[in-house]
Amino acid sequence: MLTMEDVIREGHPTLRKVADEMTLPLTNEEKELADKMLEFLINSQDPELAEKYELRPGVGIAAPQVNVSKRMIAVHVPSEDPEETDPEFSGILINPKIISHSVQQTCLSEGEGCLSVDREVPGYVPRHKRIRIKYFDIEGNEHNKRLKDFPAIVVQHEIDHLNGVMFFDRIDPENPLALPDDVDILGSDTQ
Ligand code: NB4
Ligand code: NI
Repeated sequence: MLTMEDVIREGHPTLRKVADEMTLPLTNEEKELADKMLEFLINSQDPELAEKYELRPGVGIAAPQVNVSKRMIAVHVPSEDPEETDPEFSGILINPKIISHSVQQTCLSEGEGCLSVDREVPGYVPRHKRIRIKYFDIEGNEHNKRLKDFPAIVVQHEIDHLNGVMFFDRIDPENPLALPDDVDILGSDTQ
């Protein structure tokens, strides 16, 4: 099981590397890591388990955050509707790539946090509002998917980790609450 002890923090060189493309089929070791990453997210969103194992809640995690410099991310975004048990978007994405995106941008009203950053960094993080991504799943099947708003923001935050980019790199250092044209603000209470 992965815990916060497995998560490397700001300053660790792996977080600034461009992660390696993965070759398919995955090895058993890679598949086990994929399972553990998704399990970490699900556990972290369960209040009892999160407290028991001292997990910070997460909706996404990238392999470089557990010091594995490979292009693999896990995402677990629950539905906004509390009646709905199926997540809005959940899975392991191997070699994810943004193939197109909207001109319009969006950002979370409360800014972003990161499991690898033990401090609050205020400021808007502009993201594409809509993206089309290509990726492979654990079985090696290729997927082509459109995402918008919150799930799109999560996937962009995770793909940034594969490229050695941290969320605060995207905050305007002069004016953290400055918003460029064509950016809308997504209430954090929408999740
Ligand atoms: C990745 C996210 C930061 C901004 C916005 C938010 C949380 C993370 C980091 C975009 C992607 C992890 C990976 C949350 C969270 C809303 C949904 C459902 C019920 C609790 C959960 C809390 F946990 N960020 N954490 N940060 N990262 N929303 N939610 N809620 O996930 O560093 O690279 O369970
Ligand atoms: Ni992060």
